[in-house]
Amino acid sequence: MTRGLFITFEGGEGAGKSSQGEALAGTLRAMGRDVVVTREPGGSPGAEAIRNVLLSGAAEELGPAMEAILFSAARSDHVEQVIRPAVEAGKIVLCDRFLDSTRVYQGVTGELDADFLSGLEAVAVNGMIPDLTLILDIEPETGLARASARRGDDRPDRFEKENVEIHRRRREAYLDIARSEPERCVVIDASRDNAGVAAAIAGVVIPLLQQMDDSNPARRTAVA
Ligand code: T5A
Repeated sequence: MTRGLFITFEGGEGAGKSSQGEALAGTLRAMGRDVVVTREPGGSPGAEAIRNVLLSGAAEELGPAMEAILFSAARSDHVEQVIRPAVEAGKIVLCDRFLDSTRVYQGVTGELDADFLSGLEAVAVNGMIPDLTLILDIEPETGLARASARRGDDRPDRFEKENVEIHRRRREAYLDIARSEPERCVVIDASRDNAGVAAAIAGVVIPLLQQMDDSNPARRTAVA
């Protein structure tokens, strides 16, 4: 069985990660690809239970280190139950947030020790590094306004409620990751309308798929 592809969407609140994941899934399915759309925290039954604890704010008083442990426990379950089996079965996995969210939210703005975090990351990810990470870049004010309009109420979750300066630091942290791992990360200007962002993403992903097909005759036949 030819290995599939693991693509993650990253960026601040309301950047459009879930919308663009669904849009890309539609495009790829129309091309005959087998696609799995998933998200973090969550994506497997065990990880979804941990998501509820984290996003309700119930773990906030335990501090960023304990939150990082919970995000990582959820990630480990998600990787082993959903992501790895799908990629090994030749599917394209599109995941809304993954390891960079922990690096940015718990690492940079949670100010956690880098060795502690990289140890946790190694256990949680267990070698399942994304083939491609799309970093949806947007002004935090715009993203937060989108997230709040979608929610339709004044009850931001555990992370949305933090002040805009923290969200600005997260934006910079994502851009730093993109600069330090250019072979994995592509920054997408997410301030455009949905169609513009989707076209930019397709412009990155479709050539990558073609490249993979061209280098693997078995895959070319399977998709054709
Ligand atoms: N977290 C997560 C950590 O701290 N550490 C971790 O390790 C992980 C994995 C997750 C929270 O957990 C934190 C980060 C987060 O704070 P969540 O509810 O899953 O919480 O939050 P997000 O992942 O940020 O999801 P959002 O739904 O807020 O943002 P998206 O997915 O980026 O945005 P989306 O697509 O839902 O769009 C939001 C709204 O904007 C509109 C959409 O229609 C929607 O209404 N929209 C646009 N409007 C105009 N133009 C566009 N181009 C638009 N794109 C989308």
